[in-house]
Amino acid sequence: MNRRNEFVFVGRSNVGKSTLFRQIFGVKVKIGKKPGVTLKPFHFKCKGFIFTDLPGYGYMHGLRGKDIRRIGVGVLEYIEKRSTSITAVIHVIDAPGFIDIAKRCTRKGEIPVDVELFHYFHVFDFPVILAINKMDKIRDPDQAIDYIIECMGLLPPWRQWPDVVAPISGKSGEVESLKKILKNLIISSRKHEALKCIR
Ligand SMILES: Nc1nc2c(ncn2[C@@H]2O[C@H](COP(=O)(O)OP(=O)(O)OP(=O)(O)O)[C@@H](O)[C@H]2O)c(=O)[nH]1
Ligand SMILES: [Mg+2]
Repeated sequence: MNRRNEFVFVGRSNVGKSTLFRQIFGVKVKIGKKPGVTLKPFHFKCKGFIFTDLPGYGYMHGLRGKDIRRIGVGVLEYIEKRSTSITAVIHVIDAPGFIDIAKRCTRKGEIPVDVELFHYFHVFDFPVILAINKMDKIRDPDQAIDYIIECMGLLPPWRQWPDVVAPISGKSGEVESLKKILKNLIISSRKHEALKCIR
């Protein structure tokens, strides 16, 4: 039996992690307009799996820099400590937000935090899913997704990464591509009962 039993949703504050949690699992987690709503890990335990909604990293409304850094470090420590029991990490990004940051970073010769983290998560032995959220705000989806995955170090076209790249819109409920990836991972773990955890 596969001992890995946790799916972890991780990403900057305000990218829509908790909204996705509601859409995918139907659990009533708190969501909000301002970054910094989820302040500690939330666990949804279901059919032998733990689905975890983590606090975000980056700017958080109303918190001091010191506290923001503490929470950011906590997110990384969480993943490091549990790396051998994690089934997959779902790295959620805000599509238009990511593109803005990536363009700004390119101009300054810097690397976006999300790009660094996406690479860092690959140090571990679990799959890393890139959930590209807020696609409802994007005008040319194919071009935008190809730009994003190339920044992350994946070769376009994005459709050749069906097990890794999931363009979605949590707010409008268009999350099928991510649900499909999660279901496939559950099936690979041979815990089919847990398919019922996904709405
Ligand atoms: N346009 C659009 N807005 C979204 C989408 N998903 C989430 N949002 C909005 O983004 C904001 C943040 O959503 P949350 O789900 O609280 O984000 P989070 O990543 O959990 O944020 P933290 O808990 O602060 O880390 C809310 O105003 C949501 O309505 C989406 O797919 N499209
Ligand atoms: Mg949240």
